[in-house]
Amino acid sequence: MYTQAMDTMGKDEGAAKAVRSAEEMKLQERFDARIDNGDFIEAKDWMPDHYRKTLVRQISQHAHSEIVGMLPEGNWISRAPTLKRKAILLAKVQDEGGHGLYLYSAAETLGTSRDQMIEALHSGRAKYSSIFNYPTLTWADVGVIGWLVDGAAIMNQVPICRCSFGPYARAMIRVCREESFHQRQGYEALLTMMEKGTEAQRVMVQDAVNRWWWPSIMMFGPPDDQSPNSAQSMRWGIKRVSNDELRQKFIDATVEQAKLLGVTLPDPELKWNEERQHYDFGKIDWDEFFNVIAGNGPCNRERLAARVKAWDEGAWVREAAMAYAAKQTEPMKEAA
Ligand code: BYC
Repeated sequence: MYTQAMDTMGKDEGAAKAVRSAEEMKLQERFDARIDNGDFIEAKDWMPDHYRKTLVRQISQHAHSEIVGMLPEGNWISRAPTLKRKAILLAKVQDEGGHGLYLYSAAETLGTSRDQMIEALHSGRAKYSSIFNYPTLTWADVGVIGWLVDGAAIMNQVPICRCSFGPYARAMIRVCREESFHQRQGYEALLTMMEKGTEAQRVMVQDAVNRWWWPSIMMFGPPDDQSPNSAQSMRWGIKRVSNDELRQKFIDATVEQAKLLGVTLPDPELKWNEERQHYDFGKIDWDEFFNVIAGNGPCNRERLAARVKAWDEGAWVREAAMAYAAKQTEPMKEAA
């Protein structure tokens, strides 16, 4: 039944909405101006919902990639050829665990809990980098991951140090410094095998390069004209350089490094283009990429199962840490 009171309530609500949307428009204008000005947006600042969601998606996927990325290399810690190589690999894998933690913390500042992010990974709703769904078959794969995978990661991540969201940008500065060490150790391990190794070791390096080249250049994501998130993320300064531009920069730098190393990149169409001042390259198999990110790569199931197992088996550690933290804060509560 319609009443006059309802009419008044409707009017009040309408007025409140109008005030709210005028307020929101002002906030939106201020946010846009800060983005245009190149200012950092901080966690407590007003931001559009879509900006927040995009950041949580990208930062949490980045964190998941670091944590899942520990698995293919961790597989070789117990089989590293020397004590020195083992110590280097241990440090690298631990760094990646650390990167995951900074990134989860940066994403948490946006109001999503770590448990929610982990649940999204374990249920298959959140993605992690396609590259970690390929197997590490030989010791040379560890070197090639350092050279190509960490090399691609640096190319992608250096521009993120200038990302518009402050906590993500700041986390990336340290991540990039550590990634540089990761790239160098991989290249140096390969150089040692190529220059001082046996013929069998050189064959092993070439085989690893052949298997990792195409997945590495897919890491930058789909071509710009098939990348649904790019245009908006570029406008917001979350992404500073497009997927295709980063891929091209990576290829241009890597071809020269491959020459020094003495390996061949498995693309007969790789050729310097004088006019473009870039290397041309062959057709990327995007069906393979989309198949891998849909969960059907060679190791997707194995990787997720390993993460879920580690999470379940670590439950007692989390419980003990929480109980300890609660005990530490008890005297503070009593004093208050
Ligand atoms: N793998 O619109 P697009 C590392 C998804 S870890 C899987 O271009 P966006 C390292 C994309 O998420 C390297 N999925 O997306 C660690 C989107 O799907 P949703 C990780 C991918 O976000 C240990 C859809 O495809 N680095 O370096 O604008 C050891 C459409 O794509 C991939 C980062 O995470 C992929 N490769 O751009 C060693 C860096 N590419 O989410 C090394 C931060 C695309 O809509 N992330 N997709 O369902 C980024 O810069 C961007 O998120 C991307 C993708 C360039 C990856």
